[in-house]
This record gives sequence, C-alpha cells and structure tokens, in this order.
Amino acid sequence: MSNLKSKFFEVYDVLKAELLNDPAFDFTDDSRQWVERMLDYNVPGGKCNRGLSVIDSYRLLKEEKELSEDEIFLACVIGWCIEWLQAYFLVLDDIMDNSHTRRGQPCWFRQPKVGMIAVNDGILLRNHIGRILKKHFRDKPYYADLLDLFNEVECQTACGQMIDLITTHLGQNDLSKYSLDDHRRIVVYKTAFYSFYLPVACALLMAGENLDDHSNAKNILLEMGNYFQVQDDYLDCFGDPEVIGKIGTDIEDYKCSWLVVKAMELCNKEQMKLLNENYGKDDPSCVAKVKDLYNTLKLQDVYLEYERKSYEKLNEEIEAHPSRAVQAVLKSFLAKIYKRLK
Ligand code: DMA
Ligand code: MG
Ligand code: MG
Ligand code: MG
Repeated sequence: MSNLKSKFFEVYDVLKAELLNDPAFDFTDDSRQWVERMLDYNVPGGKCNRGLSVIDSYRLLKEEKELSEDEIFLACVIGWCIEWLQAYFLVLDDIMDNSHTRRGQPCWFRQPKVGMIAVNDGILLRNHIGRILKKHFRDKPYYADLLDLFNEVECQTACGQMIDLITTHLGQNDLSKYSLDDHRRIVVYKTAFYSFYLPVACALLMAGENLDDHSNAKNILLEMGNYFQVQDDYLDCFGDPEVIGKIGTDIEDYKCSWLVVKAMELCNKEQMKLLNENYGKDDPSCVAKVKDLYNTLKLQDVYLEYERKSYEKLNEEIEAHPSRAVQAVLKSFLAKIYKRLK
C-alpha cells in the first residue's frame, strides 16, 4: 500500500472510533458492534478514488508548498466523508436495483439478519457525515460552505437516483423513448456531482477558494463524470464481475443505460423487436439475447471509439484551462479513469 493510502486508512480508524463513542447516543455493546460491522462492511472496501482525490487535489492546488500533518489529516477526513456518502448511496442503490454483489461480496441488505435494516443503516451512514464534519471543521472559516456543498451535492445525487428510477417507467412503456439526453441528465446528477465535482470542490474550499470562481473546472468535471458513468454502464454488461466486484443488473432492471441507447441508434426493425421483447426481463435467457444483440451491433467497438473521443475532448478542455494547478488536478483525475476495467 502506498504511504498516502495507509495514512488514509489510519484516519478511517480514527473516525470510526469517534463515531462509536459519539456522545449523542448511549451505545450498548450490541448497537456499537452493529455499527462497527456495518461500517467495516460498507465504507472502506472500494477503490477509494473519490476520497484519495481530495488529498491529491489539495496537494496540487497548494503547488510546491509542503502540506502539514494537520492539513493531510483534514484532507483525509473530508475524503472519508465522500466515501461515507458513497457508501450511503450504494447501500440504498443496491436495494433499489435489486443487485447481488458489491465490491466482491454480497450486497449489505443480502446479509443474514440485515435485510431492510439496511435502509436505516443507509440513513445512519448519511448522518455520520454531519457528525464527522462538525467534530473536525466546526472552527474553520469554510465550515458553512463545506456543509452547503455536501447538502447540495447529496440533493443532486438523490434527484439523479430518482430520475434513474422513474425513467424506467418511460422505457417500460416504450423503450424507444430513451435518448442520449435522458441518459446524460441521469448520470450527471446521479454520478458526476458526487464522484467528480465534490472531491475537487472540497479541496478548493480547503485551499480558501470561492467555488463561484471555478465554474469552468466544474463543467469539465461533470463531463468527466458523464464519461465515467458510460464506463460503468459498459462494464455492467461487458466487465468481468471478478474484477468490477459486482454483477450487472441494468438489462434486467430496464435501465436507461448508454448501451441500450446506442443499440437503438444502430438496430434495424427486427433487432428493435428483439430488444423490445427481451429488455427488462429478469430471465437469463432474455438477458443473453440482449447481450447477443449488443455483440452483433459491435457495441464494444462503438464504446472504444466513444472512449477515445471523450478522452481527446476532455484533454483539450483541460489544456485550455487558465490555471496550471487546476489543470494538474483535472489531468490527474482523467488519468485515474481512462480505460478503466473496474
Ligand atoms: C449508481 O448508479 C449511482 C449512485 C448514486 C450509487 P448505478 O446503479 O449504475 O451504480 P452501480 O452500477 O455501482 O450499482
Ligand atoms: Mg446500482
Ligand atoms: Mg442504480
Ligand atoms: Mg451501474
């Protein structure tokens, strides 16, 4: 493990210990054990890209200046708040998407004795963020802005999840109603704000910047988030479950996935009929027929071309950005996700 990553995980232990001794609640041994197990199961097991990006971004924004131990600690704390936010959304997302596995293990709600208690665990994860921020940032001049930012991004993500879920009603009625614009709107809200804009915005606040001055960087980050979710949609169907740690459910769930939108752009009448008959069915033979069609339409090649073009366009936009430091932040983000397999 890199130095930074091990430092980051030390901070997880600190935050967990604080939450398990939060004076706001009179813990019993049982309740403390439940929360500890729930946190260990859901918070630290991912790639931690979002959390680690806060520290990376903050360092790049400070250019040459060496960060103090305290600054590194605080950047790690905010990084973990984003990981907590992600855990909260994923615990609930897996229930709503009827998923089976996450990060190489059964989804939390599928654990014996968990079930729908997972809904409240999601709410708890969400509430931990406010507890953590209060403890470590209350005295900072940017505390109010930081809280506002988390609140706004959470709201945007929840709205994105809503349109992801209700758009399936539209598709169930008439699959051909799904468009690339619908897809874009869904993924910018459900993924791009919290995964891309939030880590950088946190680093900017820590560095004393005003977020209103960074709308250009925000737009580039949202574009990157769109690209990232297209990758997620692609991997849902074509990724290796062993590598991505989850089994795809987008076809069964009638999702307005980038793949189905692209398929409809390319297919003939007969293929459209096949898609209509088999999309959104929780039946492995129907799923297999949809995947066969995706192969016939060579969607893997369409995706590779999309990936190449997006990368090119994002690079151009980043290079046109006036600030060297911000350019470095955006480039490091893009490098982390380009051609990702998980
Ligand atoms: C998930 O979209 C978005 C959030 C906010 C959790 P998704 O359902 O495609 O994610 P996954 O493929 O990881 O279940
Ligand atoms: Mg999901
Ligand atoms: Mg989902
Ligand atoms: Mg997905």
